Parts: sequence; C-alpha cells; structure tokens
Amino acid sequence: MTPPPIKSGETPRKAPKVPPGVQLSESYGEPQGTGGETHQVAGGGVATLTTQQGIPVADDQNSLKQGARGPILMEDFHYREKIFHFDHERIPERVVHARGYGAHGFFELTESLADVTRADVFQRVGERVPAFVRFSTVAGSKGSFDLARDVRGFAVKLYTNEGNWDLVGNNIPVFFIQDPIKFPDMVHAAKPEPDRAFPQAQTAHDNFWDFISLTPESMHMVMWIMSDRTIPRSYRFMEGFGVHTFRLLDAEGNSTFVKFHWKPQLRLQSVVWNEAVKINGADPDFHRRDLWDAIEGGDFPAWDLGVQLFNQEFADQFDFDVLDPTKIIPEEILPVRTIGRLVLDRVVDNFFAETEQVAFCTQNVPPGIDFSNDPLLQGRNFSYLDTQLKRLGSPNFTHLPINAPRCPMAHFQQDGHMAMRNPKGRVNYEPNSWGPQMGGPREDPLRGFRSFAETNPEPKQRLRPESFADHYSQARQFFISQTPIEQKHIGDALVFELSKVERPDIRIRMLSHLLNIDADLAQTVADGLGAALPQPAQAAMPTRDDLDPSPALSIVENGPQGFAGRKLGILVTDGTDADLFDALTEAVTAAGGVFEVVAPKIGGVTLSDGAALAAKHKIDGGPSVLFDAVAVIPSSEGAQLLAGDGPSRDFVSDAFVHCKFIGLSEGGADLMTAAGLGDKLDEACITLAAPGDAPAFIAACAPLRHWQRELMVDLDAKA
Ligand code: HDD
Repeated sequence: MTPPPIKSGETPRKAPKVPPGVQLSESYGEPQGTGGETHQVAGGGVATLTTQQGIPVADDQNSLKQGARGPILMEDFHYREKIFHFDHERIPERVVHARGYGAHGFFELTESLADVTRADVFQRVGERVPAFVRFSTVAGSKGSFDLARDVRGFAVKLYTNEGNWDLVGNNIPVFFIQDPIKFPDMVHAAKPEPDRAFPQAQTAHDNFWDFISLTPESMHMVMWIMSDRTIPRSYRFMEGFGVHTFRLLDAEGNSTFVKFHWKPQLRLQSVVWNEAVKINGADPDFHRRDLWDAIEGGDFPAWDLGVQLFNQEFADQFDFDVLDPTKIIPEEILPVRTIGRLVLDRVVDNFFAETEQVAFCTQNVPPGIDFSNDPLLQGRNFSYLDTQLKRLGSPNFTHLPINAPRCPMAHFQQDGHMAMRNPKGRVNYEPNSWGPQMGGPREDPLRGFRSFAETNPEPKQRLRPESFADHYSQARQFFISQTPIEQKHIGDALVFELSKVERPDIRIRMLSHLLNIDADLAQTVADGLGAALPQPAQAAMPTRDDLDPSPALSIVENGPQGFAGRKLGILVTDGTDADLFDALTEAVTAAGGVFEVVAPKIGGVTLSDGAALAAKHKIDGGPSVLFDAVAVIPSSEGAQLLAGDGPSRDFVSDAFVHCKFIGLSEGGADLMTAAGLGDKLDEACITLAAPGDAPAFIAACAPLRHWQRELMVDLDAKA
C-alpha cells in the first residue's frame, strides 16, 4: 500500500510571479552571473575532475608519496596546485560593511525626469536597466550576525546604457560626520577596541560613545541609530537613502539638486531589541536567509525610487546647509516624488563571485547626474576606488562580470594584474592619426560626461562652515516625530548601550548632549543609568524647538498594512486539528504571507485526520522570534507535553513579550497558562476554536504588533 502523502511544513515554493510577457532580470544585457563554469557536460554525463590547467585527475584522495609510508613528493603538481589555491582563497574583507548580501534585479522608470536631466536612465518611462543591490551591516566582520544594532548599507548598482551608476546609500538618510577626514576615527571608534578585539559588531562600548560624545555633529545620526531603524525585520522592509544632495544636469548644464529615496513597497518593519538578541542566536543569517527565501519563493522585493528635487533658492530658505550630510529635508516640506521601481528577482549564482567581488564606487555616475560640494561625498569619491584596489588586487576589477558595464566600452587603459580585456590593434593612445577604422575611440563633447560649471571665488582653507553648526535641532525633530513606543525604544537603546560603557564621564557627557535634544529623553536615560543630570553641553547653536514633527520618520506610522511578505509560525503536535491547520495555511497564503511548521520533532507530526505533516523546525531551533506572528495549535494532549518543555514555554512567552499576534487553539491557551500568561491574554491573543476563525486571525495580524502590551510586561517601564 502506498503511504499517504506528507503535507509540507512550509509554504511550498511558487513559480516566480512573472506577469505574461515580462522577462526576469537575467535577460537584461550581458555579462551576467559569475562568469564561472557550471561543471555540467553536454548530454548529462559527469565531468572529469581536472587541475586548473585542464589536466585530468586520476586520484584526488591521496597525495603522491615515495612508498606507502614515505614523504610527499615535490613532483605532486596536483597536490601543490590545490593547496596553493586554497591558501589564497581569501581576499581582504571590506574595511566597513564587511558583512553583506546581494541580489540581482532591475530598475524601471515610471515617471520621466527628462525635463531636468539628460541621464539616459531617467528618460523613457517603462524602460528597464539591470541592477545589483548589496545590503550590509557596517561595523561587524564578514562572519558576524545579521541583527547587530547597526546602520544597514543599501548599495545599488544600475547598469545603465551610459555606464554604471552606483548609488551607495544607507537605510538612514544622515551620517555621523560632516567631513571625511574624520571617517577613519569614527570607524576605529565603532569597531572592536584594538587591544582586546571586542566587542564584535556592537557600538555598546567605551570607544564608540567616547568619540560620539566628543562629536556633537553626530547627534542627529545617534537618534536614528538608537531607534528601531537599526534592527530591521528584513532588508525587504527598510528604506534606502542616497544621503547626500546630488545634482541632476540637463543638456544645457542647468542644475537641479536631488536627494534619492528607496521606499519598500511592503512598508517599514523592525524587530524589538530583545528579539534581535535572540534572533542572532537562533539564526545569525536571518536577513540573508529572508532575502534568499523571498526571491526563491517568487515573492520579489520591490522599492519605489523617490526624488526630492529643489533649486538653490529653495535651499537658501533653510538655516541648515543642504550640503551638510547630517541634515534631511523633511518630506512634509518637500514631498518625495516616485519616479521608478527597483525589483530584486534573482539570487546570485555564486556568493563570492558576485556579492563579495561587487565593487561600488560613489564616483560612478553617468552623464546627467553630478556631485554636489557635500564634503563627505567628495571624500567618498576617493575612498571607494582606492579600497577596491586593496580588496580586489588589481585596477582591472572592472573586468569582473559583476562590475563590468553592460553598455559598450572603449578606452586605452591596458595591462595590469589579471587583464582580461586588452583592446586589439596597434593603437593605444590618443590623439592619433590612424583614422577612424584603426585609431580607436574619440571623446564626444556632446554625449560625454560634463561636470556642473560651478564658480567658487573663496580661498583655500580648513574650516567648518557656520551653516553646518546646528547639531541638535534635527535630532530633536527626529525624536518628536516618533510615536510614544518608538520614543521609549530610543530611551531603552541609549540606556542599554551606555550601560555597557565603563567610564562614567563618557555616560555623563552623552547625557549633556541629550539635554540639548529633549529634556524628557535625557531624564529617562539618566534614570535608566542611575545617574544625575549634568549641565547641557555647550552648543554651537541653540536647538530650535519650533520644527514640526515629520510623521514620515516613524516606522510605526509607515508600518505594514497586511500580512503580505510576512511569516507565520505554526506550533503543532500530534493530534493537531487538521482542518484548523489547513484553514490557517490557506488564509496566510491568500494574504500573500508564508508559514513554517514548528513541531516537537523534525520528523513532523500526525494530524487529527491521520495525515502526516512535515516540520520545518524542531521547537528548540524554531523559536517564535523567527516569525511575524504565531499560531499555537497543539492538541490538548500535545499541550500537556509541551507544558513541561522550556523552549515550548519560551515560544509563547517570547511571542507575548514581543507584542506579537498569537492565535490559540484550546491546547494553545493551555500552553499560555503553563507559561504563566493565562490571566494576561489580551485582544491580540486570538482564539482559534474552529477553522472558520483562521481568516479573521490572519486579517487581525496586519499591524503585526500589539504595542500596548509592551508597557504591561516591561519591568523597566513599570519601575
Ligand atoms: Fe562608505 C563601503 C555607505 C561614508 C568609505 N559605504 C560602503 C558601503 C556602503 C557605504 C553601503 C558598502 C558597499 C558594498 O556593499 O560593497 N558610506 C556609506 C554612506 C556614507 C558613507 C551612506 C555616508 C553618507 N564611506 C563613507 C566615507 C568614507 C567611506 C565618508 C571614506 C572617506 N565605504 C567606504 C569604503 C568602503 C565603504 C572604505 C568599504 C568597502 C568599500 O568601500 O567598497 O571605501
């Protein structure tokens, strides 16, 4: 007798969601992928193992020895080549943003900017160009964990028809420093302390807060990094920003200032700190796995590209300088105009060849886009090109398929390590008199890149302009733009981080800055640290308290509107109601979400109707922190077993403490009681008495968090 089919323990992979007639990014130009071999041979046979020189290998298990027990012979070229190559496999990790994850996709223009720029990528609505995006954390090493409290890099390479455009941004629209000469100090202070080499991927230590508290210009950024922006739920749910003011230039060279914004179509979502700490243990690859699974499951993440366009006259109305990278222009004052979308629809073939070797350079801008005089941007333009030589070892890093433009290229640059594309022919210089056939490329004053013709009569000097002197007003504006729960999280984060700082004077110095931002915040943090408030820090300019809150800066105000793209964890045991399980998975799938089954054993369970259900996680390896909402539907007997199990009780109590929506069968409610929560159930703990309750539960999950619960369960807040 054939055994009954086993139900899947996770949302079955869909065929990619591709509308008829639409091509995936693979088809947008060449070259693509790794440029490597696939090891497949025509006709489906098995490839013969060879050396790098193509010599077929007979024995890859034993080195060549003189006699059975004799020494290895120098003559063994296969052994020597294999070990030699292995010894050189690693390249230097990025000095910052070492840990990252990338994917391919495309950018499509939805509104033309032809009236303000000649950039080819912004001309024709509906036209697509290939894209590669790498997300990253900043401070941690390549092998660190994904949910460090850290800024996320959001680096986009668009392979336009007129050359590569790299918009190397972050998920935060401002930066710590105004002048790039401070970048090495800032990074040194944030990274592990040099004598002890810890803490890894943390800013919660003396050196970081020492530097920050001596650098008032960082205070706006400090508000952002202490907010939940630095613990995003996934790359798919975070914004990206070009940060600097750039210029767009039309054919006549007229300039329009521009700030670039990426807005996730699934809207904003973060985790809470206690959850982040636990996710790092349960799944250090949480963010990269999320991106991989979403794309492989056909749920392609997408962002709208928005622009804020303005001219000099508009810029002049502000007290702050639009060239200062510690400032934003609030969206409520200058709305963000959506002009295109970025879709990631293809994972890499090989992590090293693509994600590790991709080389972003802020200086890569096509004709029609130009730099402003933001000093940080000017400084970055040197650093990125320079660092690629160190990292990739050759000025020919542009020959790597992931870095090569997809448009025609013609130049006289040649030779160097690993040159793969030296031009043919006799001529390698210009001007030359070899004529159009043999003489090679010529510059084109009309088509070519032209810089904005700026005049600047000022003398050379090393100073910070007065227009960069307001360090606190926008920090305050960010803070007052947050909802109360988000303000509480900022206070909690500051208390957590500063409690790891050993020197009291550094903690006190930070409090003196917070007093210039918001007195209540300063008091909350002082209380949390058990410290008395000092005098406010000496400010170069007084804080403006008349700036209006900007709701666009709040994650909660811009949070999810449904369960699409989110994940439900379903805790089951033997005897779980089969109809309820089916109704839940149907409802979550219909809402555009996915599910994963958590069970006492990885071998799965037998449902009430006798059907076998596979598990995705054993309970110890599938804690509720991995999910956006949970359904706890053990049978009553199953619940009794789970009640005696620590990880099972943690599953429900963590979901509760993290303010998640929880669906409960009768057995689920028993488990809540066993976890000591029986009398605390609230309206976000939803009864799943019958299969018919499932759709309403999934619909109720839309906000994803029941924030009112946090104040009830948070001891710090009660004290
Ligand atoms: Fe940077 C990498 C973003 C300031 C120097 N940076 C790097 C990456 C991102 C950013 C996303 C990773 C790119 C990738 O995935 O490969 N950096 C920023 C933003 C900044 C910023 C948004 C401020 C607005 N950076 C900045 C300054 C300097 C650098 C002021 C130096 C003067 N950044 C680098 C670098 C890195 C880098 C050392 C390391 C690896 C790389 O460039 O390719 O050159």
